Parts: sequence; C-alpha cells; structure tokens
Amino acid sequence: MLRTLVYNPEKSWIIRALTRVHTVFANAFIRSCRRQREQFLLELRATGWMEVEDRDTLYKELHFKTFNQAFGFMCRVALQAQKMNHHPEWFNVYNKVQITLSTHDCGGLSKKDIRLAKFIDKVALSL
Ligand code: H2B
Repeated sequence: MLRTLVYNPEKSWIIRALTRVHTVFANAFIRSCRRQREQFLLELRATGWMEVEDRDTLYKELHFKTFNQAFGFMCRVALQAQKMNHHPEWFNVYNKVQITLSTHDCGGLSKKDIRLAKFIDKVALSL
C-alpha cells in the first residue's frame, strides 16, 4: 500500500516518455545547429576565411594597396566591433591585415564571429 504512494520518477512512464521526447528534440536541435554552422563556414571559406588547427577560430589575411587603405579598413571594422562588443584579434604591417575571430566567452566560434566576418568581407569589397 505504502509503495503505491511513494512517487518514483524513474518508474513513471510519463517522465520516461517526456525524457525520450526531449532527447529526440535536443538531438535534432544540435544537428540543425551543426548544419547551420557548416553552411556558414562553407560560405566564409569561399571568401578566404580559414579554420585554424587546434583552435575553433576563423582566420583571414587581407592585402590592400596602401597603409592608408589598410588602416581605413581597420577603422571601419573597429567601429563595428565596438558597436557589437565583439573585437577581432588582428595584426597589421603596412598594407597587410591578419585577422583572427573567436569568442572568448565560449572559447570558440559563435554567431557574432560569423556576423563580424561577413561585415569584414563587405567592407573589404567596398574598398
Ligand atoms: N570580443 C571577442 N572576440 N570575444 C568576446 O568574447 C568578447 C569580445 N567579449 N569583446 C567581450 C568584449 C567581453 O570581454 C566583455 C567583458 O563583454
């Protein structure tokens, strides 16, 4: 008699059914995120972005005609980065700019990196 009154979530069919449904949806969600990520990376690879070995980051090297152009480009990206509160790791020598994008908060790539990479491509194309 007492046994029927004690609630045991492990034995409850509804809990087990809900757990199974949750697992199915969670796995589908993770698969869809991975597909989305691959799609974004495919597009960015086509414009010269590379994935860095052993680090979940995106890297691109840009060459401009002059230092002025390179620095003008950096100024525009810097203003956008500040607006997004998302900042690139970068290195500049004369007309060359090397950029690495990653999100420190998650220790890898996030949507913000994709957004900033696309913005960088747009600015570079407009120069
Ligand atoms: N830039 C980048 N690339 N990744 C971050 O996680 C990040 C950033 N976080 N800029 C911001 C600033 C963080 O350090 C502040 C404290 O919000």
